[in-house]
Order: sequence, then structure tokens, then C-alpha cells
Amino acid sequence: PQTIYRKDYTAPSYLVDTVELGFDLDPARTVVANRMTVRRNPASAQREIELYGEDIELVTLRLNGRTLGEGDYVIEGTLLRIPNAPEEATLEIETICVPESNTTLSGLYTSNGSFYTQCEAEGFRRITYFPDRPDVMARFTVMLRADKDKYPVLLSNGNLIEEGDLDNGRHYALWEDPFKKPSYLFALVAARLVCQEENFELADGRTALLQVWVEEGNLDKTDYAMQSLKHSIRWDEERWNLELDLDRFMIVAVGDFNMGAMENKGLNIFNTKFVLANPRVATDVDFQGIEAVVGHEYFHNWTGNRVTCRDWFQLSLKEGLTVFRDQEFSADMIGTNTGRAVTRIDQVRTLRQAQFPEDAGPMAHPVRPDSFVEINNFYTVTVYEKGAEVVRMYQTLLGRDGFRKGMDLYFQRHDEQAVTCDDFRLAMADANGRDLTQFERWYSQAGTPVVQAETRWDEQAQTYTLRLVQSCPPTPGQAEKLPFHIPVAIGLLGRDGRDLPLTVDGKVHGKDGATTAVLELTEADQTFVFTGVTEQPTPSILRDFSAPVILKHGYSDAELVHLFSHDSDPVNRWEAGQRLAMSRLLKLAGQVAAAGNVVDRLDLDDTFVDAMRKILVDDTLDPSFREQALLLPTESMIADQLDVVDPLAIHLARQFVRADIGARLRTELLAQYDANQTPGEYSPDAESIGKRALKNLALAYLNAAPDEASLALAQKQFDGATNMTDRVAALSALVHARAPAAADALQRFYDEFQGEALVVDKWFAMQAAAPTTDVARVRELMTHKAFTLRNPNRARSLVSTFCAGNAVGFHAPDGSGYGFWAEQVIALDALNPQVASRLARAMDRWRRYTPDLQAHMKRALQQVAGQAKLSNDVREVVSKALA
Ligand code: B3K
Ligand code: ZN
Repeated sequence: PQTIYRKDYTAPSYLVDTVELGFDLDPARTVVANRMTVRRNPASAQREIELYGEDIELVTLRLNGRTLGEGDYVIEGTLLRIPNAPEEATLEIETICVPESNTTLSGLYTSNGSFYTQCEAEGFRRITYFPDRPDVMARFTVMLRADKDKYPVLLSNGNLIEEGDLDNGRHYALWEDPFKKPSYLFALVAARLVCQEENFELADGRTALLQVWVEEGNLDKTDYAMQSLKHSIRWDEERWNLELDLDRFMIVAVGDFNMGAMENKGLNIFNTKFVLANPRVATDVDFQGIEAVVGHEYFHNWTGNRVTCRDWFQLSLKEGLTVFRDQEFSADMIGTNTGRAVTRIDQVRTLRQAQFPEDAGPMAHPVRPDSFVEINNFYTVTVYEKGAEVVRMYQTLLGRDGFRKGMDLYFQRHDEQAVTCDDFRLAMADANGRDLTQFERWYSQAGTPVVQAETRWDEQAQTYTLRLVQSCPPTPGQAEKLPFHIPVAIGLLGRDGRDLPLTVDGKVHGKDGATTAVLELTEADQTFVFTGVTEQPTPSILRDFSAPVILKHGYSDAELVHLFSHDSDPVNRWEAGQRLAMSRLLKLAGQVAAAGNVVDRLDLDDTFVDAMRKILVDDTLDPSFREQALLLPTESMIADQLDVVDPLAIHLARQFVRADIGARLRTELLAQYDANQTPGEYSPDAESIGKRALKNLALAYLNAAPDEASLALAQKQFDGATNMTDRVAALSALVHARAPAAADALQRFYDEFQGEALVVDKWFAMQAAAPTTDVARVRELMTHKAFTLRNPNRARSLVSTFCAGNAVGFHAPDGSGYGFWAEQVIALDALNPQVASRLARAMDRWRRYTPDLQAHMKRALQQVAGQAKLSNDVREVVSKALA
């Protein structure tokens, strides 16, 4: 496979003004007629028309009415070139594709007998020949023709112009998108669906028709998506002054989908997982996911669609920015300070759980990558979540108002253009009169920066000196790194736990009561001096996680307990607890490993348990915050701190801590379990979600070292649950406690919900993640009648959850987990390379495991790499892992 480099970018040779597409939809043979007007791009020296096509049969190709024959054009792989083309031309292309056998779910495919499309990144070329690249933006008109009985609903982008009946039981619909767009935003749906709809008044007085389309039996699960859509529209108007630019906005849910959702202009297509919800089938986390993803896709209408990417290396331009926007949306929807902080804590957890490991592994890449083999492999936590952190840092550096000015300038300059990350950065710089040249390194350098802090209080001079030293480890292709421009938000706590006033390098902060200063670390080694510091402070560094870095500071336990008890910044307050927990977990994991993975004579100190107790019972704190504060770092976060990873030792150590907390805080946990019940009608508001989270965490701790009473509590909750959140929490407690009643509960759960695909996914996932589950059990589950590899959600629920979410089972000492992984990657790759490639990444960090495991892992990777027939997607991942 060929590597594509950012530095090789050239402008498109021809531009497309209009595209008229005609579809005769048939699962076995869909005929696509494409008529487009093209003209030479003055910005290009190239004189050939370049079109892409993949897995489609070319029937005819006409240029200005003349049918082209062999010799008039050249097809090499996916590229079709027409040399000697005139300045302007009308191209007419007829192609055939076979949606029902398209298992890749890219391009035009069928799901449960209906038609759907997914074109980002390069799926449009699987529908027709086209300059399928994001910097070619055209106006689309789409005629859909299909059997009326089987496909009563015909949808595409933009506005419905006309619809009617044809002969032979067929009907048609004509759609026109008033905005020019890149081909990756094209979509069509032809299906048997029903919708919830509503007319919604926009800020400027216009009315838009909002629709949520689902299969017949799911109309009782569309309320929350509709509500989230309305909230999203309002929020974009209020916070950014951005309006819906169409008369109609549609969301369609489909059961077979590679990702979460897709922002096609005016016709968002969603994985059912991010649309369908009611209290019976969806958990609090599902409701939150729906709000975030509905928001995300809607916000793309401006950040992605109106202003799009010049090329796929710029992906984070739209994704990092849109993730930042959906994060801010979710935070604003909660509104309270603690609520916002809890969403921020969730973001930090995601970064540490998934992005830091990616940044330290063989697939590490900058937020704006320099090269790729398969672009679909670069829809990563780095491009999305680290990209969002980069956007957030502008806001931290420029302030909310300054950031808003930058956004306004960005839209003013680039509306209806395809631009780069540099364009965004320049809009931020110019709108604020700032030089953000150095900030560019956040886009170009991979790896997680490490910031080492040293502090010294001078009692005589009443000064407090903070020295920050930054470095960044090498990543593939980047041995040396230059210093980043890092906003470091800091506060100083006095002995009484309150924030001290701040004067840094002569600049007084906190005149307006603010006790956090944003320092700008730009050098490799830089010192900041606080004056007027009358007592030895405890530093609260990197408040609100002001930069995606690893902060090292030699905190004592006493300082951490002080921060954990008092820090006015909830994120750093949580962070102090995580540091306390991590040091214990690392020590215990070492002891377990040294004892040959036996849990023997381990001990958890009172300092830690008391600190946890204090937070647990502090009723002045929101339950949602207490839940976060009591959650231990995950096994993979612990693994990330170790040079040699022994997954079983980590698991045993963490289980020991959970069980010990469960036993020693028993009374308090029971009290919180009772105090945080949410009787009455289920509501997914932040306060209720927080209570359920704390209550269910208490249940999990109580069942980490279960006695009869805690098992009975879980059983009682399972039997009496009136919502899915409480039901799965109870079931999971039973399963993880290896309760004798677990098998029966699992069976009852399945029997009750077997008609709900998304709940069946939960059923598989819960078993896949259970520490009692080994490869043999997963294989057994794969023979279940409800299992199929063809549905991405189902494949992920069992196979990916086991490989990426069950360290004990997956890393079995005999290597059986890795053999299973290789087998499934190969099987999935033949069906759906994108899903296979995600699974392939479970082996990314194989070099960090114990020597025996490493050897097994290497063999499994080589087995996959040795396949003669492999997609570019999987090939890129395994060869980078082995490199
Ligand atoms: N932009 C899409 C992702 C498409 C992925 C293609 N492999 C969803 C999103 O980020 O909103
Ligand atoms: Zn997105």
C-alpha cells in the first residue's frame, strides 16, 4: 500500500459546479447516473480531469455529449484520468453498484433491507466517479427512484423539491441542496421508516422542520434525540450566533453503522445507539451520549460543512473543533460549576485512558498528521480528543471573549471554503492581535508533553518560585521535539485550604476575586516568581486540566490530601485523589507481581482510606463529583505508568483496593446507597444521573468483596429496577461478584430484552468484560443465535470488548487471547476493514508487556501481517505495530 503525504498536496485540477445524480435503487443492481459540470481550476497546473471510483462498474462516460472510448481516458486503480480535457465540460457518467453485497458499510449499502450511505472519508467514489476530495465543493441535485412499497421514504440532502409516483409500483423524490458541499457530505436514505417531527422556530423567526426517522417499532425511543436536537440548535444560536441554514433538518437511525454518526448536510445518519432511548432500554450514559452526538453532528453544520477541510490531513480542523463544541454544549446544558467540572473530569479520563496510550504507541501521530496509508485509520482519539484540547487551549489563552472573536473571524473569512488548521490558528491570532506561531507545534508534533514542576518558598523574601521544565518523548518519525506553548493554570492553597491571592512576576491576578493565574510556558525551562506569599502554599497546578500534558511534581501525601480536601478547582481536587490512588495501585501491583500474581498480605493505608471516606460522606459535594472522586484509575491507566505491564498483577491489585474499600467503608457506602435513591419517574437530568452514579458505585464497591447482604442488595435492585441504568448496574455487580445468581439474572435479562438490539449488545458486552470470561467462553457466546460479526455494534460488543476491555481474559498466559484476536481480525477484515482495523489496534502496545506475553503477541501480529489478502486499513495498523 501507498503512503500519502501532506507535503504532496496539490490543488484539484478541475472544479465541479453542479452535480445531478439519478439513482435507480435496487439492492442487487443500482444504476447511478451522474451529470456534472466541471471547469479547469485556475489554481492548478494540471490539465487532466481526475476522478476516483472504487468497486463500481463503469457503463458509460460522456464528455460534452460525446461517448468516450478506450484511449480517451485511463483507469489506474481507483483513479480515472481524462487527458486533453477542455476548459469547461459536462460529464455524464453511468455506473452500477451492488448495495446488498457491500459489507464494508462505506458507500451505498443496505441495512435490514433498506438503503443508506456513508461517504466520509472516501465512500462517495464507491457510488460514482467523482473528484472525491474535500476541496472540491459542488451544488448537488438528487433524483431517487425506488419501489414505493419497500422503500416508502426517500431522503437526500437539502430541500425536497418534488415527489410522485412512477409506473411499476415505483416512486421518486427530487432533492436539492442549496449549499455547495464536498462529496463526503452527500447522503441518501431509501427505507421503510417512520418519524417524529416538529416545526421549530429559529432565532431569526424562520421555522425549520425537524425530523427523527427510525424503524417502525422504535418511535417510542425518539424523544430524547429530538429534544437534544432542539437544544443544540438553540445553543449554537446563543453561544456562537450560528443559525440553522436549511428549512429542514433530518436525523435517521440505522442499525448497521461503522461509527457513531455522520454529519451529512441536512441529513444526519446515526448509529441507532446514538438515537434510540427510553428509560426501559437506555442507561444514563446512553442518554448523555445521545445528547453529545446529536449536538456534535449538528454543530458540524458550521464547523465542517459550511467551512470544511482542504484535505484529510486537516481532519482535526473540523473534528477537534466540533468535539470542543459538543463538550462545551454538554457542560452548558448542566450549567452548574461542579456539573461542568464533572464533564471535564470525564474528558480527562478519556484522554488518559485512550489518547495518552495512542500518543505513546506505534500509531502515534500529530493532531494534523504528516502521512497516512488509510485515512479511515486516522479518525482517532488524537485527532478528535487531543484536537479538542488544542482548541480548548486557545480559549484558555485568549479568554472566552477572545476565542469568540477568533471564531467570528474564522467564519467571516472562510464561509463556504475548504481550509486548513493554519487558517483557524491565524483567525485566532489575528482576531486577538497575538502571535501564535509557536502554538503550531501542537498540530505538528506528536507525543504527550511532560511538564516537571519544582517549587520553593522563600520565607524571608515571601516569594514562591515555580520552575517548569517541559519535554516530549520521541514518537515514530519524530526523534526531537521543540518546546510547546503550554497554558498552565495555577492556584496556591493556604494552610486553611483557601486560595491565596496571586501576584506573578509583578502581575497581580485575582483583583476580581479570581485566584487562578494562567501562566504561559513557552521555554524548555522557565521560572515564575510569585510575590507576597506569606505562608508555605500547596500548589494546584494545571487547574481544569489546562493542557493535555503529564504533570510531574513531587507531591507528598499530606499535600495531596490537602488538595483532595480543599482545592477550589474541582478538577484538581479530583486529580489529587487520583494521584493518591495511583501511587497505592502501582505499589500494590508491584507487590502482587513480585509474589507471582498472588494476593497475599497486601495492605492499604489509613491515610488513603480516610481521604476516600471523607469525600464519600461529604454531603456538601455533588454526588456526581463524589462518584468521580471515588472511581479508581482504570487498569489501562495503571498500565500506562509501568515500563513492564503484567495485566493480571494490575487487575489483582486494583481488585484488592476495591474490595478493601468496600469492606472498610461498608457502613458509609450503605448509607450513601440509601441516601442517593432516585424514586419516582426516571429523568436523565444531571442531578439524578449523579445520584444514580454514586449509588451504583456504592453497590459496586460493596460487591467487590461481596457478602450475603451486598449480593442480596444487588439482586433486589436487579429485580425491582424500573430503568436500565439501575438494572445493568445491578446485573454487572452480580456478574463481577461471580454471584451464584448471576447466570439466572443474565438469562432473565436476555429473555426480557431480546427484541432490543442495543440491549442485547449490552448483554454481550457485560459478559465479554467479566473477569471470569476466557476465550472459550467468548467462542461459546459467538455461537449464540443473536451473535453476528456482520453488525458492527454486535461484533464490537463481544469481540472488541473482550480484546480491549478484559485484560485478564485477553492476556491469558497461554496466548489464547491473541490467537483469537488474529482470527477475528482476519475474519472481520474480509467483511468490514474499518471495524477490523479498530480491533487490530488492541495490540498496539505489545512491546510493553512481560516477555512471555510479548512473544505470543508478536506471533499473533505476524500471523495477521502474513495474510496475503488484507485491507490497507489493517495492513497499516499491524505493520506499524511490528515496525
Ligand atoms: N465525521 C464522521 C466520521 C466519519 C468517519 C469515517 N470513517 C463522524 C463525526 O465525527 O461526526
Ligand atoms: Zn465529528
